[in-house]
Amino acid sequence: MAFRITRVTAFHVRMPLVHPFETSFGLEEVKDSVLVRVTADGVDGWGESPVHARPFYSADDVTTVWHVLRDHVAPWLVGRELEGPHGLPPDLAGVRGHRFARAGVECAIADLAARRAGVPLYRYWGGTRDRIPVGVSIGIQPTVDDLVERVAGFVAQGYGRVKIKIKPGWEVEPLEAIRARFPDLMLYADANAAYTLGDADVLASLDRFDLALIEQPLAHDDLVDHARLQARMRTPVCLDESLAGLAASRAAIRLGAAGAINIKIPRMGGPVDSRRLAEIARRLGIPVFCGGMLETGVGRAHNMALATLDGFSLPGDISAADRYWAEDIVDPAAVLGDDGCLALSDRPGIGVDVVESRVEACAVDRLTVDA
Ligand code: OSB
Ligand code: MG
Repeated sequence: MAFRITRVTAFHVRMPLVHPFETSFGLEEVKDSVLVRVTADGVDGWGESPVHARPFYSADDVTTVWHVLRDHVAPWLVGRELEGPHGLPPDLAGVRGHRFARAGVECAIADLAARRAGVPLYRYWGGTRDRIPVGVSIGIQPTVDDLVERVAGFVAQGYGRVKIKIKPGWEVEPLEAIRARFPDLMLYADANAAYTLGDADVLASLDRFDLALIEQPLAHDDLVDHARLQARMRTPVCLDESLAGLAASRAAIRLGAAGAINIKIPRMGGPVDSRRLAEIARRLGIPVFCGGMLETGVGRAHNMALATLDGFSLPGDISAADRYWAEDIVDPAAVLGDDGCLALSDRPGIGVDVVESRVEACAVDRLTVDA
């Protein structure tokens, strides 16, 4: 069932986080994001490019996403007949790189295709589970005591897996304190590229904390040194930033740089290549989890759908809405079940309603391109 896109709309939104989020690349108190809506025959599909305001996680930022959408992707898309996300050319609108922008559009097209087919998005992708185990990602805290209290709070809420952010000098003590109180908790540590191979001794010493993985310890674009580090430590070295698209991901796997994989839809350029990577990793027995970028309920629904696929063997960075927002922009907001899982909706598409009045309330810019 091909459909013709008649309108592309984007909203640059800015939402206050309920708790500031500090990583090795900076502190965030508000989150910017770009929501994308595609329309065909009166049916809408929603996607999200959960990009940051500044290019500190990757080269993408709100300005580059907006530019690529407005000047290239939206004009290319309107008036076009599509079968669905699989029918999109790999160089969408001829654009290279700019994966965050393309991912938001591909997500919106996938939601639209699933809605038109009358199936939940996770079924559209071939997902088999309707509940997914999830964890929480905790930023750097002012003190080790603050961190342990914060971990305790999330464990009490029912999260069965915690990821903490680390940076040089903020790793051994925090992990020691968490392990003293929670000897069996499933733990990840994420450095967001803050170390170099010269720190291999301290990184290898983290093996004693029985982490399920250590995420992106080295440079954002490195593969070779991660492979060297992996050869020196038992804990799986998980890549995030370095896996910018499918080609880089395949190279990382071939080099032995990916002991585990964080799959993020925006970093991969969309759900189609995210799904391909999950399948490659599944065949090779590489553990995978679905990462997050502090998404609104739109991006979260897409992450949840993807994480139902078989390749996703580890709990994702997909927390309940109240971990991020006082009020999410979708209904119903994601809530954590007693089993530490989020439940998928049986409704067609992403399974949540985007509340446009709330989108408008936090929109700082809008764009519409009509056929
Ligand atoms: O490195 O995984 C990361 C958030 C923003 C940018 C990068 C990262 C993160 C997270 C948060 O860890 C995951 C989430 O809860 O959305
Ligand atoms: Mg990360």
